[in-house]
Amino acid sequence: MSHDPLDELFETARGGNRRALGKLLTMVEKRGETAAMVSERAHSHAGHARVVGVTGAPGTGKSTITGRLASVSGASRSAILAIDPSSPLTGGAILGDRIRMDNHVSSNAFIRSMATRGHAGGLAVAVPDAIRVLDAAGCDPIIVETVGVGQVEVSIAAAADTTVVVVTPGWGDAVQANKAGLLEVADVFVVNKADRPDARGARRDLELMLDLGHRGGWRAPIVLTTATEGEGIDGLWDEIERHTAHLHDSGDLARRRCRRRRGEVADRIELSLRDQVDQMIQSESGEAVLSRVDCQELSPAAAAEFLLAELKSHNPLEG
Ligand SMILES: Nc1nc2c(ncn2[C@@H]2O[C@H](COP(=O)(O)OP(=O)(O)OP(=O)(O)O)[C@@H](O)[C@H]2O)c(=O)[nH]1
Ligand SMILES: [Mg+2]
Repeated sequence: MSHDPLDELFETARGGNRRALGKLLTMVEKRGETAAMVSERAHSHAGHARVVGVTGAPGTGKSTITGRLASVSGASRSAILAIDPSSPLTGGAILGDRIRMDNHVSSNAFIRSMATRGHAGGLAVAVPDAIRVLDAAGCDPIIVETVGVGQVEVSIAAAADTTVVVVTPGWGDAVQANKAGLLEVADVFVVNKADRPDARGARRDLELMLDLGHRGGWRAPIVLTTATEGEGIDGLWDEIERHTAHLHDSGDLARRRCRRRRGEVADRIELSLRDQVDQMIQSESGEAVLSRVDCQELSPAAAAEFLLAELKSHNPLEG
């Protein structure tokens, strides 16, 4: 038994202690040095869990599906990460989500909500960190629900091994999903609310769009579900498993995870630079330069160039 408090916290979390796991996730969410330490520690234990992303337009039934999936997967240690890119931490949407989810989730699933604090770029780093912590704690599968609206949200959703895109009957949804870039990231499609008219029509619309875009390789299957009744969820899980098998057999899993890790490195650098830029702009010397832009003594371009040179002189990178 180690005496490092962080190691002990991880061990307790791995033993199934939710409070310890919750603590680790809070630490990692706060960013800064502690977060980096937790992330580093998690890194050495992670890489085993299956990560399933569930995304789609607001209200399509993502939470209901996610909750059902967590219980149908048959896993004793499933985790749900609900990402809310739009609302602040105390937002009602999250609370509502949690309640709706609780209705369908097996008591075993660990549920955690995460919201954007500051700019959305923070999530690009916080989400992989949270997944890493859940993975290191032995959770599997990890299901990540994100509202797929903007590019950032879509990329978060795509940070999974298997991405499930949810639409509802009606042309609008499929077209919107296409516009939001969701068609490209989908490994499995769900037409939820199949109890409503024209679910089959929605499937046909999707098939047509897939025909146009298909370039060989895995073709995303389309599953009809009525999540509120639990109908079609078994079939959905089967397709997720089939995709997992495909990822293993084709070598795509390793490639995907590689791409993800590289992307995360870039995201981390970007976030850190963003912080530095904010700091510089708010500093005395930054303000001095900006006030010269205010009175049009300096052009924005010249000011940016000057401040960038300043930033670089503090962070010399050998070329
Ligand atoms: N008729 C019908 N309603 C459903 C079905 N699945 C979900 N709903 C309802 O649709 C509403 C939204 O469901 P959620 O699971 O919260 O949808 P969501 O996509 O997570 O919503 P956001 O997270 O707010 O974007 C709820 O009132 C659900 O009860 C379904 O299969 N049929
Ligand atoms: Mg939801």
